Amino acid sequence: MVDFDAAHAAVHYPPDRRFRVWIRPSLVALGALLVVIPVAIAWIEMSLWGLPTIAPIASVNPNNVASPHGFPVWVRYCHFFNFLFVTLLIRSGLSILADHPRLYFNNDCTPGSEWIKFTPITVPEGRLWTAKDDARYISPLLGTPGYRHTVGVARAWHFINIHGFIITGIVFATLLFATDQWRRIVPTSPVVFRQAWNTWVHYATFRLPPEPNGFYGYNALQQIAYFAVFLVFGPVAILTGLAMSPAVVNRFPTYPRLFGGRQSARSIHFLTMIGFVGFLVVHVTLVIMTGFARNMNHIVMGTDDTSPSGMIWGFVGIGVVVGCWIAAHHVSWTYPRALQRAVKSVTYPMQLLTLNRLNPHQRYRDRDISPFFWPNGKLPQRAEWNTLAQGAFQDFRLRVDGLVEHPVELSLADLRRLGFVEQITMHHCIQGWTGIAKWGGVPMADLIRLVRPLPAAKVVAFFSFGQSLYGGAYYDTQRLENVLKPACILACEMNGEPRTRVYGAPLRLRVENQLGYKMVKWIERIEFIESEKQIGKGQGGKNEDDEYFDLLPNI
Ligand SMILES: Nc1nc2c(c(=O)[nH]1)N[C@H]1C(S)=C(S)[C@@H](COP(=O)(O)O)O[C@H]1N2
Ligand SMILES: [Mo]
Repeated sequence: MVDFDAAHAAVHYPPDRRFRVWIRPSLVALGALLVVIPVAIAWIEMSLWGLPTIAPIASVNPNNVASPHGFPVWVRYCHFFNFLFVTLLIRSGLSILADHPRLYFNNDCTPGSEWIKFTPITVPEGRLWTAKDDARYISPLLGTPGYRHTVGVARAWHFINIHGFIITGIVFATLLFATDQWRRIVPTSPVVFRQAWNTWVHYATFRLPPEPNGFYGYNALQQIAYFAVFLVFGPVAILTGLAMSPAVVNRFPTYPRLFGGRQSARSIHFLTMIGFVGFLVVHVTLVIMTGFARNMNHIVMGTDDTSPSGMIWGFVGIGVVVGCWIAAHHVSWTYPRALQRAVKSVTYPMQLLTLNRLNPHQRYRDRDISPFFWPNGKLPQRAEWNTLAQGAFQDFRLRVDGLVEHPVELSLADLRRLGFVEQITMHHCIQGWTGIAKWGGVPMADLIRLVRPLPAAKVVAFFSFGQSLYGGAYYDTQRLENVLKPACILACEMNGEPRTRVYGAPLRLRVENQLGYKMVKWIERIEFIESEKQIGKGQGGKNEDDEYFDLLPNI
């Protein structure tokens, strides 16, 4: 990735870097109301009855050394690591978002049905506009690694940091509830909510409420904010993240419905990020306004005085975090392969043990079929494919060979005689969009029975007539056990229509426990091999080779 050819340069230096945020006007109005109403009520209350008094309550503001107080060393370390992991999660998440800069509350991702989009582009009609065309540039100052279409590398950072975030969360929660520190952030009395409102009236009318010393207790609104960030935003972010996994969604289709559907889960995942950022801005502002030196000593040094050491070490800590952002950027562009391998060494065995064992088990109905289905990939340009397409693929012969006892060449009619099933499944693209379609074709298991793989065959490679983004024929591989799963088919029909060119005619793979890029379209031939390391650059597929995608994307 260091020497940019023309195709890479178009990705790294796209000429069109315009940025625009559009939110559905009704939601802007709703959002404005949600802010204006509580502010207005606060002003009315203040002008009619004056500022509410905020009496110190024992449970909220103990100011007494017998109650839990102070910042034990584990709180301070968790605070630091949480800051590190959350910022890297946000930065890599923004990079992922830029790859499909639209959010929806439906499952079909029809252009025009977004509630928010981060692109000035209206999807053109009358020409092929792929999801990859739709990816936007994002500055590396904002995203990790930033730039357009770096979703593979961004996901590596997202998954590295999600481990850190979850481990920090578990350590924090365990120690919080093992000690009496939990009393500091869990509201235990209804008085807290009353006090929180009174505190809000102060802030909303531009006054600072009487500020308890945070070493001993928080103001009620602050307590609720900490509680929400820790016990609401964090868990919801993790659960909605899981609701985007193709393996989970296609095994447990009801799970994403808890969040209103697969795309609402993605939208809520984004909103938790907005929640974190909003919290961060207000939190930092108030930390500065309410006695910066003392507050920094609390959380950095664990002491309650006004010496400058907390500020100094605090800035060192922030410097370390910024240094990590820069290091992540550097690794992304200089050692992307090493990064991909490092992530794979952990995630690949873990996926094999966990998510990859889930067999697809969808229950979508005809009426769930998406009216729109984003296309991806370049239509094949080879004369051979064009000729075949003109003849409605009558002359097409699928070659299946490699480590098999019985290599074959099959026409579409032969394949149809082998077997034919129909399934309605949700397609998940790595970029974030989904679509539900009915696919009809021959189960790979039937084909495998026919060709009889040799014991050495562990991997199945699918080669396409089409080129990939950076040149060379598109291909991808699957482990033998995955193509033997029930919903793995070579599809020749989509939504009851044969051979739609854009969606992969004559044949395209469907393997429903993984992401879209594993499902090769315009399949020319299939080869059984020992290992994916034997072909291409050895990473298991064109996107794995050129864009550092995962070999086994169950999530
Ligand atoms: N030959 C080929 N197959 C491909 C691709 C491609 O670029 N070339 N893109 C993949 C990706 S990233 C996705 S999301 C799906 C998209 O399938 P669709 O166009 O039917 O939506 O095709 C996959 N198969
Ligand atoms: Mo994709």
